[in-house]
Amino acid sequence: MADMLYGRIIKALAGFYYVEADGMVYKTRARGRFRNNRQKPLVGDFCQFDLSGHQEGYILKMEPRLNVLERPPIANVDQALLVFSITEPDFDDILLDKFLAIVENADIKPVIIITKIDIDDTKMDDIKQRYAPYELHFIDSMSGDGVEEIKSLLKDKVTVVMGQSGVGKSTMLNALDKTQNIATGEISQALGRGRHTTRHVELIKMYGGYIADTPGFSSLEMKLTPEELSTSYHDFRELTPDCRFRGCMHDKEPDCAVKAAVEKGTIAKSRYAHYLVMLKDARLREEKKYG
Ligand SMILES: Nc1nc2c(ncn2[C@@H]2O[C@H](COP(=O)(O)OP(=O)(O)O)[C@@H](O)[C@H]2O)c(=O)[nH]1
Ligand SMILES: [Mg+2]
Ligand SMILES: [Zn+2]
Repeated sequence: MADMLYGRIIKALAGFYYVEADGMVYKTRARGRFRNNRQKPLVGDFCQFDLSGHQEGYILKMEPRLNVLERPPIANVDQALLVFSITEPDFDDILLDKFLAIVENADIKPVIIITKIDIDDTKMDDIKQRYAPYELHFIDSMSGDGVEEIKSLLKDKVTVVMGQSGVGKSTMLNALDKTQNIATGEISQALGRGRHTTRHVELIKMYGGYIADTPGFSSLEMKLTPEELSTSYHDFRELTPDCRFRGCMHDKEPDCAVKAAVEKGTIAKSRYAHYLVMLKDARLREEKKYG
């Protein structure tokens, strides 16, 4: 077929998909059959599209995905910056542990970013200790402290920014790249919508990679099964071969390597406690589903 192009969807807005191919961005629509197939194209997807005879392109074929995140809806993600403020709003370790489970289960690398350390730096050591198995950055987006190290993480990667509303996601993106002008809490309250808003999903080019800001959300629907949950955290997963029972849920089982690590202090008690709560919820969901 003539005029077939191959590219990546970088923005979805008002029924259109903006596809980047060979350095150009094309406005396209999806054929109805993708929707009927439950194969709704997502930002991050690779696709083939046809440009012949139309003002807009038509997406004809979707490539298989490496992974998908539901919130924000985006495919083929390499890493997630999990942004949490130390205060205003208070550091929410329950939500962080939930994000970590969801992201690691999807084979996406989590990077924890703690913001607003200029307001309160008393909790930093505790956070460092509890999240030692993870890549962790502390930043102050006002002065730009710690922002430089994040730039080098973006090269050749598709990165999503996740976190509650008000933690400083958009402010961090503006601090990373001064040309962005993304609306932040203060601006959007005072002046209405800014140049960019975070109502739609869009991959923004930055430091040799793509990054997607997301609207804040304070809750996330947890859909992991008990089995998925028990193997989602990479440090739990690495210990699993040392558990006495194959398929150990790290709960009531004897000789569990994860529980031993909690006793030793190499896995934080808080993380394990949150894991048990999520496990209980996951089991309840399963009971409801299968009776
Ligand atoms: N003191 C301080 N304030 C920050 C920092 N990061 C963001 N803020 C403020 O926190 C508020 C919410 O930031 P915003 O980027 O809109 O949060 P978002 O909802 O996660 O995108 C704004 O008033 C920012 O100025 C920081 O590192 N230090
Ligand atoms: Mg924002
Ligand atoms: Zn175990």
